[in-house]
Amino acid sequence: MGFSFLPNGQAAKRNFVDDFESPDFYQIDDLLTDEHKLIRSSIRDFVKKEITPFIEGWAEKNHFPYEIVKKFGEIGAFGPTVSEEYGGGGLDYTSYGLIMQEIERGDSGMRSTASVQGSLVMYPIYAYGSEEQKKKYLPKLASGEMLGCFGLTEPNHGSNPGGMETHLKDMGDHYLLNGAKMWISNSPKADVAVVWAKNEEGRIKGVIVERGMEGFTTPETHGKWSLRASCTGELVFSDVKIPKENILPNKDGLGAPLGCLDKARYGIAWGVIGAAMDCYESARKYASERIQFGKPIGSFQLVQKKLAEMLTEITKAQLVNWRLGKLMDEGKATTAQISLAKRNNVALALDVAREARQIHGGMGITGEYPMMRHMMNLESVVTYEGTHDIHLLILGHEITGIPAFS
Ligand code: TGC
Ligand code: FAD
Repeated sequence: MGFSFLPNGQAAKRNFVDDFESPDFYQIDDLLTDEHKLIRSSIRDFVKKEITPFIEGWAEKNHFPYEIVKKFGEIGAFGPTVSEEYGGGGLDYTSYGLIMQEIERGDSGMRSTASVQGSLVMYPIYAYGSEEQKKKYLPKLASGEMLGCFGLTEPNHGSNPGGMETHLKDMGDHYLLNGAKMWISNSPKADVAVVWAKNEEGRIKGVIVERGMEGFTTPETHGKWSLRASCTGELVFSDVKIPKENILPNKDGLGAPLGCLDKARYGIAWGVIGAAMDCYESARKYASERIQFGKPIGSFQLVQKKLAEMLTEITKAQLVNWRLGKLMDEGKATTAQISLAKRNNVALALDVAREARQIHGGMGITGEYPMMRHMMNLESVVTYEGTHDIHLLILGHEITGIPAFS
């Protein structure tokens, strides 16, 4: 395997030159502003310098590079749409999408770190929090001084978060929090967790839980073959004393966490196209260089079919994302529109990764090329933030008016 290992468990690919440029078959760049292009190129440069030379080694060693958190803060990857007053970027949703696309071109696990922090930790504090909570947490989360996580999923409640068992008991001057969350991105390293729990009336509330609170632990989940450069774990609450000022005051009910998921699913719709572009570009280059039967394999019709279909799907998804970004900016994007984009784009990214892997033949299974890592990562992405089938049911509900979840 072509890696050299650096101190602190990092590994760099030997002779690795990352000259990635994104495909733009429909001149979608013409729809972007100069600011969008500047943001995209600065994040792309960051990914080329700080992620792609090391990512195969991190993934191979199941290593979460914690130092990336501060660096993401410095480049504005956390909370790009949060107002500048609280340390966010004050940017539009197309900018946010482009940032997610470039980071996930590097790795879905790196994008997970950024999108959880921005959409699932900063957004609920920004949208549902008190002024004191916003001032206390948002600037530190934006700068990467603090890392956050989002606890919705439980061992017995994944697709059906409304059934959650984690609960709050009112003790007069504070609450007691009991229960457990699992599959939580960033949890083992997070300083703060936005956790969803039922109060005694069965109403879901957002709770800010800080590392160090007595009775709060974050065991790491081991043995993942996916998102290996991202850390995942549990959140366990055993009589955790929660000050009343740590409850998000301005929204409750299942709609509160689901509202955060809309933002994160939007980011995923863009992000996975970055992973698909990386696989497509690798396959396009390999097809022009690899000679079989005396010719580049790119001269064979079956290989051309694969490349043409990949580019077609990526181009369609770019148009969906661009339009969805405008709807998000106008406050008009619906949950079902976001589900369509998340579901469609993750599935096509998985298809592109598999087809690109085929074009690389045996070489495609090694870490010399990015397809296997992207493919394994995308198996998580197709499951988290609502599975492929749950998004289909959200669309079915929208079309017929009849929910088919239960
Ligand atoms: P349902 O009855 O449909 O809705 C309950 C209440 O919520 C409202 N609502 C929404 N509000 C805001 N935004 C949305 N997207 C909303 N969707 C629904 C709804 O109007 C209702 O409000 P009210 O006032 O009438 O009570 O709820 P349901 O229990 O039937 O469930 C529907 C379903 C299955 C679609 C939903 O629960 C769902 O989306 N399940 C999937 C779970 C999921 O996505 N989990 C993600 C966990 S976080 C994660 O995976 C992070 S990975 C991050 C990374 O590493 O990048
Ligand atoms: P289940 O809900 O048990 O589903 C299993 C299967 O049954 C799926 O195929 C599903 O589509 C199907 N199914 C379920 N209900 C229905 C139905 N009504 N009709 C048809 N089919 C159905 N959660 C967080 O809260 N925070 C995080 O940061 C987070 N990060 C994650 C990171 C990783 C790496 C992973 C893998 C997951 C993460 N999750 C997180 C959890 C994720 O959101 C859940 O895994 C996901 O919502 C599915 O829940 P489940 O795994 O319990 O599957």
